[in-house]
Amino acid sequence: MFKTLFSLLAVTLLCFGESSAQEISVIQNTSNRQITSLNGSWKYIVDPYDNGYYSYRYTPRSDGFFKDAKPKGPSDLVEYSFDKSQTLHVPGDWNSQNDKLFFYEGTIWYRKLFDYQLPEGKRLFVHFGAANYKARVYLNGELIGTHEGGFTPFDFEITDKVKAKGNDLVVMVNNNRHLDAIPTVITDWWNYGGLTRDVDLVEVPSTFINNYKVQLDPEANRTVKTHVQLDGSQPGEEITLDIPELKIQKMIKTDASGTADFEVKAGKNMTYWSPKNPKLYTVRIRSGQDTVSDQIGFRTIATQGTDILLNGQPVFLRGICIHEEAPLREGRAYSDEDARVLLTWAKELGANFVRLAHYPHNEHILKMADKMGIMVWSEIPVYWTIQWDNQQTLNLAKQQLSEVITRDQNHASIILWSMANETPRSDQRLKFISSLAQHTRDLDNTRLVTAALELKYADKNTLLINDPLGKYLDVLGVNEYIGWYDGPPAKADRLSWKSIYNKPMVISEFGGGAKYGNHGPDNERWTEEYQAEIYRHQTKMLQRIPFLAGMNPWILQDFRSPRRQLPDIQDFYNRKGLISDRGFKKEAYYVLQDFYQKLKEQSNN
Ligand code: GCB
Repeated sequence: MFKTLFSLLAVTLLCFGESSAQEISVIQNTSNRQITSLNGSWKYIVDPYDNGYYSYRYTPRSDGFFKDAKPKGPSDLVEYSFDKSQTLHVPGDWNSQNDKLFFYEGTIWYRKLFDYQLPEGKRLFVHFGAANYKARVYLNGELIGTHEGGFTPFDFEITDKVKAKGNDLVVMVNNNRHLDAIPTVITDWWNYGGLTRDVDLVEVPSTFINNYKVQLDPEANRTVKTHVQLDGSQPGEEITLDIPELKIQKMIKTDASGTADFEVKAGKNMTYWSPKNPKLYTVRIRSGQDTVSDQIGFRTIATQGTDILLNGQPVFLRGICIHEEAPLREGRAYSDEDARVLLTWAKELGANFVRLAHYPHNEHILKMADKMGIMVWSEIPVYWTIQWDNQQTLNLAKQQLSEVITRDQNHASIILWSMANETPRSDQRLKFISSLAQHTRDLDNTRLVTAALELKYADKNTLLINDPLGKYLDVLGVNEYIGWYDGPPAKADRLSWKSIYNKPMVISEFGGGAKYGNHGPDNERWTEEYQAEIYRHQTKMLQRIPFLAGMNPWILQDFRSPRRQLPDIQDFYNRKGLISDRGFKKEAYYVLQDFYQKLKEQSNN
C-alpha cells in the first residue's frame, strides 16, 4: 500500500500559516519511532555510463542492475555482480571512502539485503535521511519511488512488498550537476555523492501520526498551537497532546482529512527556550495505537525595527558559519558525535548562533543545537546562479523548503529560514525568491525569513543595503569580504553603512583564507596573521553599524571545495576556516573569541 492517496494529495491549510501550501508527506522524527536501521555495509557498483539503467540504444532497461540478477547456469551472461562487489558504509558519501571516488560524479548503485517480519496490521516505510542528488529506489526488483534533492529526507511505503526473508533493496544514486537543479552546476563546496544520511525501516500502525507541529503561537502570549496530520485515518479519530511538566493534556478529534488543529494556554510557569536556558519539554502525541514523543523547546522570535527579539527581548546573534563536513575525518558529517564536536567548537568560540550553510544539514545537529542552546539559520541551496525563469526549478526549491520545514518545524533552535545565497539582482530572481519567501511563511510563521544578499557601494566609503529583495525578508543577511576579495583589511576602517530598510541586518559572511601553521607578516596572504588582521578590522567596523543584529563569519572549519586548487595552500580546501581541517585553531579564532567574550559580557544571551 502506498501512503494513502489522501495524504499524498492533501492540500492543507498548514500549521499557523496564512494561506494554503502543499504538505509534504514524509514521516517526521523517525529516531523516536519504531525503527530498524539499515546503516552499515552496502554493496556498490560504480556506473559512470548508467549502464545499469540504459540499454545501448539509450532506453531504460527492464533487466537493469535493480534486478540484482545472478547467472542461472554456467552459460548465462550477467555482466555485473553486487555479491562480488566492494562495500561502502552508509551513512556516508562515496568520495571520502575510496581514493578512486574522490572526484567521482555520476551513478553508484547500492544494495542492501534484509529480512523483516512485519506484524499483521502494521505498515512499513523505508526512510532515507538524504541521498545526493537523485535517487531511484527499488525493492525486490521493482521501482518503489524516486527523489530529487540532496539534503532532505524522503520515504516510501513497502507494506505490501516486504517479505519475511531475503529482501533486496537497490538504490541508484546519481550526483551529476545540472543547470536547472537546486543547487546548480557551480558551488564552492564538495559535491559529495551517495546515501549520505541514515537509512531506516520505520514500522507504524495502520493509522499513524505522520506529521505534527507543536509551537508557541507568535501572535498570542503563551499559547501552544498544535497541528497533527494522521495517515490512514477515518474522520473523527482521537488525538491527545500531553506535556506533563506543564500539566497540559488535551484531547481532540480529527476532521474529515485526518487533521487536527488546536491550541492550549500554557501557564505562567512555562520556561522559554533560550541559549542561556535551553529548556526542552517532553511532548507526547497519541492517536489510537500510535504515540510519538519529542523534546520541544518553546520560544518566540520576532523583529522590531532593527532588532531581533527572542522571547520579546533584543538578542545579538554571535554566530559562525558551518558546512556539513565531519570535524575529525574526511567527508560529510552525519552523526550525533560530528554535531557535538562542531557545536562545542562554536560554543567555545562564544557563539550563540550558527549558520548551517548552504543546504539543510542532518537532523542530528538540530537536535544537538536544541539541547545546547544554539540558535540556527537554516537554508536551501539556492546558490549563486539559478534558472530564475524555470518553473520546474522553482518547484524544486519549494519542494526542498517543504521537506526541510516538515522535518524541522519542531526544533526550537531554528529561528531563521534562509531562501538564497548571493544571488544577482534581476526581476526574475526577485519573483523567484519572493515566491519562496511566501511559500515559507505559508508553511511556518513561527520563524523569520532571510537571505544572504550581496553588497553594494553607494560611493567609495559607503555601503548601501538596497537590494529590492529586502522588502520580502524579515532579516537582511549580507555577505561581504572586505579585506579579502575587496581591498586590504584596513579598508574596513573607513567604511560606513546605510540601509533603506528599517530591518535588522546580520552579516552572514566575512572572512579570509589562512593555512594553519603558515606564519608571516599580516599583509601576506594565507598567513594566520593576515586572517587575524581581517577579523580585527572587521569587528571594529561591525560595532559601528547601528542596524547590526548579528554576524556569522565564514567559517568554523576549512572545508573541501573543487574550486580551490592552489598547491600547498589550498589543495582542494577552502581555507577560510578559523579551525584547520585537522582541528587546529588558527589565530583568528582567538580574535573572534575575545570579541564574542566582550559582547557576551554586555548581554544576557
Ligand atoms: C561566498 C559564498 C561561500 C564561499 C565564500 C568564499 O560568498 O557564499 O559559499 O565559500 O564566499 O570562500 O569565497
